Amino acid sequence: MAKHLITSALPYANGPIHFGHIAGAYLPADIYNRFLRQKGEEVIYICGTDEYGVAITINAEKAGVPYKEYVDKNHALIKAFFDKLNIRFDHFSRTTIPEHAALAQEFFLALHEKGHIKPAVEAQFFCVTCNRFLADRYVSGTCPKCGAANVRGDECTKCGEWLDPSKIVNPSCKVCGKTPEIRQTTQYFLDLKAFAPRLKEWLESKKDWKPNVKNKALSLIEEGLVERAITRDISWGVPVPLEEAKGKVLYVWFDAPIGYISATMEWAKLAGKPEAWKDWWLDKDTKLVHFIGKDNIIFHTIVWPAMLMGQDKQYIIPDNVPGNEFYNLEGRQFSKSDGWYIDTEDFFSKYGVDALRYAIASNGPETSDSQFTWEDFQGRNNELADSLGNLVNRCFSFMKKNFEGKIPAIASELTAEDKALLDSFAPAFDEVGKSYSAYRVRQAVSQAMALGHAANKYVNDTAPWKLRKTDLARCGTVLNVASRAIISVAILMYPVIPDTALKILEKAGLKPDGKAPEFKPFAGDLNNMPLGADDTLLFAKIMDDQIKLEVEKLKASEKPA
Ligand code: B3M
Ligand code: ZN
Repeated sequence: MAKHLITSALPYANGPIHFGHIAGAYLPADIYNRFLRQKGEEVIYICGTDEYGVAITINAEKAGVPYKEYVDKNHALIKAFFDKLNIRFDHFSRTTIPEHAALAQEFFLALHEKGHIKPAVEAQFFCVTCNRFLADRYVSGTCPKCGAANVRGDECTKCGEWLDPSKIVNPSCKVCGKTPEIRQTTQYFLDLKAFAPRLKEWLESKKDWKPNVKNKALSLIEEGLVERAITRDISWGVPVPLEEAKGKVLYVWFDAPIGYISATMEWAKLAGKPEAWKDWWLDKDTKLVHFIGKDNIIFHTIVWPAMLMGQDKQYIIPDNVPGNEFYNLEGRQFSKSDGWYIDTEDFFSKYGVDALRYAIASNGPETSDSQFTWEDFQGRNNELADSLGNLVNRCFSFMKKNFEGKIPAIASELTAEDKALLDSFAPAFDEVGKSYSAYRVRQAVSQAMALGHAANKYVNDTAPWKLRKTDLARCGTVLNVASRAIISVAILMYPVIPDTALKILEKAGLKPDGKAPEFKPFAGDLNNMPLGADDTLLFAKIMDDQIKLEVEKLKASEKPA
């Protein structure tokens, strides 16, 4: 049986992350991880903060805070945010741990020794006012590929292109705003071309990848891979391990993916089995799956696999890279600096974590961009309140009142209607399981909720509140069958709304004890099982006025362009 090593893109320790990140790389991975655990698979889920590079230095400088202090603070903030959202990593590390620098240097040296990394003199922007080379985001301008304005020097946020630092059009220094000049400096280049045939063969063998990811990767190879500078003239990063390269550091996109391994090493060490990381990274039975947003495709499907292929150790290469598209906020990208954002603290004080997880999961950017709108959130929250919360509440409180707080036994012969519902569980598990396995969360959610709708219809049609007076045995049978359906829906939806699912199981009296319920139709005995004590409602409906206020608040915080 395969083992699964799941990762999510390492977020920059660069301020709070937003729902857009969650939708792209974290929630889908968390859902996949939880589903695999329900199936009893062996799996670890690894992540951490990406703490080097210009993404960090430029903002730390703006804030007037030393780099280390800046990343410490943001690492803690981000970690707390993931905890809040119930994103359950096995380990959440950082790229500033000593193991990481050592491993990144090992990677560099192995590639250097084989001739895959070579020095060359390169033209780079230099700001005379600031007296420094403008690495990466220190320069901004127009993307030479797609023409988008105001993109940063290393990556186009619009088209995802990995930009050559000196190729940006209409450059300006991010710090002082002046136009930089071109100067020569020596950098080290990774020869990606040498890996093209192997990369191509590997990518073509991937039959079940998302077409957007696979096509993007193959077209990059088709366009021709070029040598890329993987060192920088800045002070914050992993030192280049060569005497003649003193003062230079590794480009953050070279060291960052190595963080997946160094984080696993740290995880193993903390577990008291320092060699255990090898059981994952050096074992060909491990299925390595990287969850990312589409702007990270080139790094995870070309650069990183090439870096792995060029090592002496027999590292595994990714089994799949489920890349997601972008998730926006009411028609624009989330951006705190543009005032276009949601205050997450305020959000969670008013609305539930699971309502958000559900809203994102059922409308995730799996094959095309999607967005959070307040109206959509209201609709999805209320759908949960109606189809799930209300179903649970009306059945369970009815049994509390009329059946001494127990789930009545099946005390009458099953009708066709009962059997139809009971017989629909197994195919539902089959379908939903296939969807989760294929990273199709939207589909999984709608299939799981279809069972919820069928259960609602069943309860409406059989009307146990009427049967209570006319046929108590039949009434009990109906409630027993309905309870089984409710429990099945909870198990199916556990990856998406884990807290709610566990609460439902507790309400039913099953005592899940915080553990992931096995992914199969519930087959236990419910007859006369006492229901749990908790009577609280699972979801509160959100009213129109409330949503109107939220939209007004968002518009008011938007800064003029
Ligand atoms: N920190 C970019 C990002 O946050 C980068 C991902 C690294 S994954 C190894 O989108
Ligand atoms: Zn400047």
